[in-house]
Amino acid sequence: MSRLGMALVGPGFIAAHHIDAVRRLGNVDIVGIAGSSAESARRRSNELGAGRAYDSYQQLLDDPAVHVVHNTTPNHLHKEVSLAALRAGKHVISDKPLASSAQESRELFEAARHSGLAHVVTFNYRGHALVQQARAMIAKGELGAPVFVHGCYLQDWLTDERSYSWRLDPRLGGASSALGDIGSHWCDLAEHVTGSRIVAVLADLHTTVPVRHAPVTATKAFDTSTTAQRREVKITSEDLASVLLRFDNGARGCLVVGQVLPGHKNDLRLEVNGREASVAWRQEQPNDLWMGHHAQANAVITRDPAQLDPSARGYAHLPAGHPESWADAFRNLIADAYAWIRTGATPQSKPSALPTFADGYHNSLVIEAMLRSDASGGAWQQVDDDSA
Ligand code: 4PW
Repeated sequence: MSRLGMALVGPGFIAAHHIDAVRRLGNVDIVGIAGSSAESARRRSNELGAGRAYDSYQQLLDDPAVHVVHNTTPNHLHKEVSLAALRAGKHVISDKPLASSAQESRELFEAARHSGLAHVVTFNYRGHALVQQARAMIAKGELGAPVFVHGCYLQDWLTDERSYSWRLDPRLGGASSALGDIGSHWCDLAEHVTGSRIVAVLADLHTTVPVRHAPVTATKAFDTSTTAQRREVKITSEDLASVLLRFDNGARGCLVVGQVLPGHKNDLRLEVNGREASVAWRQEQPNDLWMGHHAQANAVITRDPAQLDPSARGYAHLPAGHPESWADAFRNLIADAYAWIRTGATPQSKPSALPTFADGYHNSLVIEAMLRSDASGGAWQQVDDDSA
């Protein structure tokens, strides 16, 4: 296949990681960027060294030099941009969550599944080598049957009532905030690592900070700089969630998600307990995988390729202990996405760790079941997944 051209729509904070990962592939042209305006596209293209600044995303889609569209717009634009890109015959790599609702995610999944195009959602934490190591160990039965899957995804960047993000506005972020924004990552990872699906949930959601004083002018993600002018915003979406889970393999689970928990920067933790052994992985110490055994000494598996399963070894690109393994995981996902494109984007040629719109649609169904459970006063809700 001749050289591929990529372009990106929605150059927010994650755009730099997309551009970096594609640049490192060495065989993809970074054609350009479209943003909320021609001016914002020009500014970000200059900042990122990302080629042409388009006047609109439609102008980007009309460019025959663009084969792959990276959709990093805010959630409410995911469906519009990804659907237009698929209809323009472009491969799509979309930030998560796939869309603002399960209905929108279903429309995207249906449009993508028979398109013959690659359709990827960036559940990028799958790209960590030790995550793939845990997945390989469970798949080989080294833990015995999984019985309990638990963990958390805790952050503190929304602790201050003056911090704000479009993620908190249901019109832009969707009905869910913490669950849709980062709970989605944990649910995808738990299912991916265990090779199972969440089939029922019982959720208790809470808004810890019900009133925020947001900057009058929109700021970049995580920007807590003070501005003279602020506006009072009533928050209706959750910033804290406690959820019980049931998996299709009979395992039980529990999850805590919060973005107002002081001291936790990007603290995703996942533990799987089997009938024989356990594994635990923590995003803030990504180069180690803890392994516990009921009849043997516990151990720590490090990101030393010699220690890793062959399926995980290929994800340990950077030297063990590399501090930027978050970026390394992202690069692995993007590398898998382009490998899929170059092998014809068929179901058979998809790298097994690569998340698609089918995973994104299922993930939306899981999150919406949690919202329904909380709204019902705390009844178990089934995840009605009709994506097969
Ligand atoms: O998915 C992203 C996470 O990796 C979220 O949108 C924000 O960045 C908050 O946590 C991280």
